[in-house]
Amino acid sequence: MTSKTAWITGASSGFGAAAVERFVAGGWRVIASGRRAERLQQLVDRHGADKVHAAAFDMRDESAMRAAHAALPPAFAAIDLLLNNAGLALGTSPAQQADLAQWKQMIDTNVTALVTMTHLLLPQLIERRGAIVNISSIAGSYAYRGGNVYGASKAFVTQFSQNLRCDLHGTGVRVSSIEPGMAETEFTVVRTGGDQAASDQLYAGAHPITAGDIADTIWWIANMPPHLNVNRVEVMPVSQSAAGLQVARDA
Ligand code: NDP
Ligand code: 8X3
Repeated sequence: MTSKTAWITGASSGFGAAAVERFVAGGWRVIASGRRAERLQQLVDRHGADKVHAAAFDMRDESAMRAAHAALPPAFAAIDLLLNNAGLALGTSPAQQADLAQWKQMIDTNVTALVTMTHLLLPQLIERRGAIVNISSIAGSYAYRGGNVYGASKAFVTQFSQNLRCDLHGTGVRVSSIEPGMAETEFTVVRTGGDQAASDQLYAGAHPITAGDIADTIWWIANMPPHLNVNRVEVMPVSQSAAGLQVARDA
C-alpha cells in the first residue's frame, strides 16, 4: 500500500534514478523531475502512473518549477520528502582558466534552484512533518584542484542543510546532508562535456560508490524513527582518501 510521496530531483540519471527505484520498491509514490522527459517517462512506463509522476523541467526555470508543482495530480500533491539531488559539475580547469558560464550554471543549478525548490515545498513539508535530504559532496569539505565553484556550491548545500535544521527547530521536519565521494554515474561524462573515455578512465579499478549505494543511504535516512535526524553522512569508496597539501617552491 503506497502511503508516502517523495519529490526526487535529478531523477533521470545516477543517484536520483536509483532513488526512484528504491522508493517505489519501498511503496512510496515518487515525483520524478529532470530535463530529459523521455527518461522520466520510462520510469512512469516501468512503474505505472499511480507510482511515478514525471515532472520534466529545467530546475533553473523558476516558473517551470512552480508550474510543475501546481500541476501535480491530487495523489502526488502531499509531499513527505524532498530529495534535492539535481546538480552537476562542469569543468576541471583551475579557476584562472575556467569558463564563467559554467560557473554560473553550477551556481544556478546546485545553489539557486535547490533553495528555490526548498522554499517552494517548505510549507507543506512543515505541515506534514516531512523530510529534506540534500545531496552535497565531499567536494564541499575537501579542496582539490579544479574543484573551485563546484566545491563551493556543495559547501553551500552542506551549510544550508545545517542552517535549515536550526530554522526548522520544533517543526518535526528532518534535514539531512549526504556528502558522497567518487561515484560512478553520468557525473564525469557531464563534467567533461561528454567524454565517456575520461569517465571510464577515472573510475577504472577504483571500485567507486554506485548510485545504488547512495539510494540505499537515502532510503536509510528516510526510514529513521521519527525522533532521529541524520545531520550529515560523508561516504567515500574505500579506494579514496584525502591527500595532503601542496607547496609551490620559490613561487
Ligand atoms: P548524474 O549526471 O548522473 O545526474 C544528475 C542529475 O541532475 C540528472 O538527473 C540531471 O537531469 C539533473 N540535472 C542537472 N541539471 C539539471 C537542471 N538544470 N534541471 C533539472 N535537472 C538537472 O550525476 P549524479 O547522479 O552523480 O549527481 C547527482 C547529485 O550528486 C549532484 O548534485 C552531484 O553534484 C552529486 N554528487 C555526485 C557525486 C559523484 O561522484 N557522482 C559525488 C557527490 C555528489 P537532466 O540532465 O535530465 O536534467
Ligand atoms: C563529486 C565528488 O570528488 O568528484 O561531488 O568532487 S568529487
